[in-house]
Amino acid sequence: EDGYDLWLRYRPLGSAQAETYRQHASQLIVGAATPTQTVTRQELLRGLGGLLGHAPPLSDSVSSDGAIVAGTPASSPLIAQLRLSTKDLGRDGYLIRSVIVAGHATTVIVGNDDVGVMYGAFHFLRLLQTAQSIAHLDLRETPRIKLRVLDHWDNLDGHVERGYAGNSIWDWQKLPDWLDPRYADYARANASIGINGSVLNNVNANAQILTPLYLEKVKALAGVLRPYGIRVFLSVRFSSPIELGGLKTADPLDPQVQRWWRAKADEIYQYVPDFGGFLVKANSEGQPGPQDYGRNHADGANMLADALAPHGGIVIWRAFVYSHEQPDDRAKQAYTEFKPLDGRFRANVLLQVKNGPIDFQPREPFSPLFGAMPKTPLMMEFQITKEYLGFATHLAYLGPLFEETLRADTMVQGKGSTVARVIDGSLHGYALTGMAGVANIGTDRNWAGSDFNQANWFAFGRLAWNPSLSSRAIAEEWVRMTFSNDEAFVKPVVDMMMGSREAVVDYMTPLGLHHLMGNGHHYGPQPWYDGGPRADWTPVYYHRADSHGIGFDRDSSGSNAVAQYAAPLAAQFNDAAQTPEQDLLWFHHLPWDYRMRSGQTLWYELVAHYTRGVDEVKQMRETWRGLDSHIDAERYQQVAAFLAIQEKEAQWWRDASIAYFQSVSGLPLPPGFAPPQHPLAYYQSLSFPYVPGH
Ligand code: BDP
Repeated sequence: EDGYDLWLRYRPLGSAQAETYRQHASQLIVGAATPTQTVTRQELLRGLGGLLGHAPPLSDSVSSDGAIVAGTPASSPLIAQLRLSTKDLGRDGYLIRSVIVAGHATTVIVGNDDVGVMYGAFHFLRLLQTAQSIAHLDLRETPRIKLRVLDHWDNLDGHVERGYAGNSIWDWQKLPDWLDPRYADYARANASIGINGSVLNNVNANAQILTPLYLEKVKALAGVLRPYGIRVFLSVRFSSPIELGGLKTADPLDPQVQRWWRAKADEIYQYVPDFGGFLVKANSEGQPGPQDYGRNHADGANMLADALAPHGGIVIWRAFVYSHEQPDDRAKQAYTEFKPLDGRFRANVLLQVKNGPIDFQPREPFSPLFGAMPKTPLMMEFQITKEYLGFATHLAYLGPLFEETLRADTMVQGKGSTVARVIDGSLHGYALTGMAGVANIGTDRNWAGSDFNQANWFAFGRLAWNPSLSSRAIAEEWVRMTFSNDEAFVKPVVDMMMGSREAVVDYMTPLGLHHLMGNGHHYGPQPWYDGGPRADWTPVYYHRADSHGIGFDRDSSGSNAVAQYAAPLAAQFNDAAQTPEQDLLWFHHLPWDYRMRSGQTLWYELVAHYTRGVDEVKQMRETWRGLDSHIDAERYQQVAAFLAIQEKEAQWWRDASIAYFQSVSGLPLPPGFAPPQHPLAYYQSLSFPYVPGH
């Protein structure tokens, strides 16, 4: 049990359970005329074979109760005869129904397209994996979001930026000749949760990816992913016409540049006819972009969009930008740059916005761009890899973080204008919709750096399919599929997962603090750091602690970032007394003796939260300690060891942070709290030259 099988383990069910299911799995009727049908058939055989001890026999017709028929009306006469209404299912939707065929109780899995049937097959298997009844099924599913993609921050040299699970799974050197079986397993895992796009390379892109040498490799990967309904996208470097084409400029309004991109797009589609499109990071953190030529983001995105449009490709343009020119508050910059461009993008452009205004922190309020661009489809960007939440070892289930953002109410069209409704297009009528997750996948046997990190990949996919799902329900599915259906295991583990992200917030960045991590590599606490080239890369810029108080003043007396939100929210966030305490120091600079809702001072609550964070991790360890008899020793022990690392690092975070903030506030530790284990100078002396993923 090395975690390689993810949530698709298909280990034998208990005999009573298997016996019940076998009555509904007596024979399997599923075509193999197309690659997608073939992988669907293989998955059903593999899944049912594993779960039930042996796979039902394949058949061409229904001849016994308990048949399973999977297909489309076009591919299966049996299904066509049923005349089920599949009209509204689109390409990806499906029905799973218990019906009578030829006088026999039959389960049908039906889609308009092979891909929908495949998704339905995975759903059907999930019912068995999570111990649900399959006797009377009447399920209908369609994804709420069209584009559900993983963004790989993988470099061509095999290094993964902010990756904590080994190297890149793409073995560029051996492609296209050697197709690692892992590629198909990657595709299966994604297909099982509805992910249908994969951006293969880092947003800090290397122009080389567009050379014939690499396009040949991209084509090979696209060939493996295609049967699973996954389209390939590439991150492109805006200055590629200079680097690859020998042009003097990459100005998007220059006809030569436009020609170069059109020709490049034509070339790409020769290799990959269903190529998805480009992901672009431009004029951000030193990347080239249209502003280098006095043009704006819409000019840049539209030029690429025009090149891809004849082939049906799209441009995913990132809104993660910040420049030296606006040093007053980095949190405001994406909105300031993009809001004026609303309505100026081509129809095949999606704007990809990070969930919060800064950068994937343990907690941020939602980005004010959500709701602010009714004429431009906005796509969500979450980070699945835990750059700011303890890397691979800390157990932090991100479902609640994703859910918190998706359920946040932008109020732009009154109550109920949630971020989820912006993203799924229902609020503003977007034709294109999308959600991206920065992948946490690497060459580690367990793919994601730890068993529990797999849950974050899973949760991302499930929420991209349906952003209204509850993160608790998703955690429960995942635990059942990955570990055990044993109730005595499921309940405590789901509870532990549900509290785990808040524990990280507590021991790293409570009460709205943010970006206090080690400089550059983001490992461990460094709230004292104030060097380097940019103020907004330093923790002191964000916490602004001094002898009087702490917090970033973003209200109307400060940077006025609150004004970027819809009026009712702006008014709420502008008033410290009405601001949710979890975001308090995000929006306000407050005196150390500010009275919190508990009646205690801000200083007291800060110390209390840091302390609680460590206690929560101790509790997680305690929970896990009692569960060893429920699962295999291999995974049990690694989780236990990682929790021990997490406790040590949580303590480090708490102690270093309290020691530092105390040195600034000059206040005594509130009574009842243990002093930091070491003096501040000790924490400041630690250095980590070889942090992974940097
Ligand atoms: C930051 C990462 C950096 C990425 C950047 C981005 O630290 O490595 O390149 O985001 O999203 O979180 O472009």
